[in-house]
Amino acid sequence: MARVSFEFKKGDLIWVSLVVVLLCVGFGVAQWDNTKAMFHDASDVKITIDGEGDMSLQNASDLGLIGGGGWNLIYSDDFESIPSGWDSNTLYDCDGHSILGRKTGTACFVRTFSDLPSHVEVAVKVDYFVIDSWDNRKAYIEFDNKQIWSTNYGMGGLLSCGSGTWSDRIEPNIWTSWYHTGSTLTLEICAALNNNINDESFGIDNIEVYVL
Ligand SMILES: [Ca+2]
Ligand SMILES: [Ca+2]
Repeated sequence: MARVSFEFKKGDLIWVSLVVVLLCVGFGVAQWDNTKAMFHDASDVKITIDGEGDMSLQNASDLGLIGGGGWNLIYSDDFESIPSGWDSNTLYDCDGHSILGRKTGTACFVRTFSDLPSHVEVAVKVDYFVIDSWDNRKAYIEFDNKQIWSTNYGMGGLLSCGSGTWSDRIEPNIWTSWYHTGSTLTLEICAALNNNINDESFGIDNIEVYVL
């Protein structure tokens, strides 16, 4: 078997030591840079945006200038005054709340939105008023005639409107969303009731519509 042997002179050892030291230093610097990169966050990174100048990535994101900005509010109404664009513009005072309503039977509040900005999803947030003797009746929301949310409600609550026989309430901040890409959306907020308006009815308030 061939033997391999190395002979170092004193000068060679110095050079070898130097090379080893330089390799160690280089490795350390690389690791340190790597660590710094790992701990960069959006507030460290500066970017330039046309018309906005330099700002941190975090600020740009917060301002919705990059990353799509999350949900984009395209419509809201608190129904404190006569609204436009709905199938019915009748307002109703439910215990001090000015709401769109009221309706009974199998009925919807309908509004069509057009020229929506480019999006992949639509969300609706709304206060839903359950008025009088709901007995496990269905409330539901549709996008373009497709039901995207529903639940069943019973009667009762802390408000007093409609008939004095039954108390009433708000189901607040109902939030639902569904995939949608078209430039036009028909939104329907509905109930499936089956008695007269002084027995079961519903209304809506504080609606917000968002696209993503
Ligand atoms: Ca209102
Ligand atoms: Ca009532």
